[in-house]
Amino acid sequence: MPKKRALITGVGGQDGAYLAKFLLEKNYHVTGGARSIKPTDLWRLNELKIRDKLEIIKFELNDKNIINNVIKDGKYYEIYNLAAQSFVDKSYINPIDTSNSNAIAVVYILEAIRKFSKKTKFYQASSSEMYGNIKSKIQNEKTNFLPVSPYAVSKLYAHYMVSLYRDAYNLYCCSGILFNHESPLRSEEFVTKKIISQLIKVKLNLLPHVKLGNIYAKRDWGYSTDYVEAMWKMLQLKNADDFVISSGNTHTVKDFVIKVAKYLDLKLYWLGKGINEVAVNKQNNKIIIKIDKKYFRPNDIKNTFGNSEKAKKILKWKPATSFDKLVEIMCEAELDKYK
Ligand code: F7E
Repeated sequence: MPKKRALITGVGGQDGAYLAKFLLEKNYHVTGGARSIKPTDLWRLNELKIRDKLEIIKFELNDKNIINNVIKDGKYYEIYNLAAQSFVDKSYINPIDTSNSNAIAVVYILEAIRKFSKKTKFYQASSSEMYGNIKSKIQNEKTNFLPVSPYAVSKLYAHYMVSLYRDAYNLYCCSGILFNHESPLRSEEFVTKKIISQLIKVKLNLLPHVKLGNIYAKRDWGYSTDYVEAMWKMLQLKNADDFVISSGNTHTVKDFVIKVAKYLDLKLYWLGKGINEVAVNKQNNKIIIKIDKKYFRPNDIKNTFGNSEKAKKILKWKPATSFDKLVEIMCEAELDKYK
């Protein structure tokens, strides 16, 4: 039997790389779409030792012709759209690019599927950011959305379009509402990887301190490899549907700092409040965490906390990796770089 073909857009990113590995292990023929096909931009695929096992093609979200050309043969059994402008903070600086990449481009893909490849199953990476600062403490598929960033608005537009194409055009398309998910392949622009990488540098005397923004933001953090499995499971159902994928736990950024410091055997005490809050290293009384206004966002979500009961019931999916284990995996991987 010929191998099933899957296209992953954004294959150079954290989730793209893990999903590619997962699908290769399931014996798919995997095509990875990437904006830049330079080896340095595909370092995650090398890291996972799968670079040679994939077909890599140029994929540009803002180019309708490229999208049509890629999809027009109708050869993909599954398409996973993981390409995006995925930085919430950058979306305030560049709302137009964010909207083009995260909202309009998704309609280009959906249109190409509708015209040329009706049987393709489509997965869209939706985000917990879409809930914004909604009042309900735990968020599931029935919770209303109240986006507070250009990123979240753009993702919500795509989310609704996916649902519209499912209902109005009878296509198999679904969205995974994924809460924050991290891994050693995360880039340092995101807070988890930044804290780990920079606290290790502080411990090794390569950096005086770490500067952070809102350390009281709470996030529901899970492990990326668990979450890519859920993406695949969503496309194996008889009928397409949307699912929340989350760890079901929430922690502040400060909790994350404390966990990492403990793992690195850095003993901390905290002083001050607000912008003047600092963490001091008990061993030498040096300030190692500072707050810097630069890292605050015009709007920030106070708390994300997902309920993935529906995924548990229908997809038979649940997160396999605890918060403590996630911190351990990420710290170990970062420490390995210094061995
Ligand atoms: O911020 C706070 C920041 O940038 C987490 C993306 O994958 O998940 C991710 O979006 C929290 C925020 O991720 C710093 O204000 C404090 O409250 O790691 P982050 P994110 O914005 O939650 C969602 C689900 C996505 O869909 C996105 O694509 O941490 N924070 N101090 C900081 N954040 C950063 N980056 N840097 C700081 O220094």
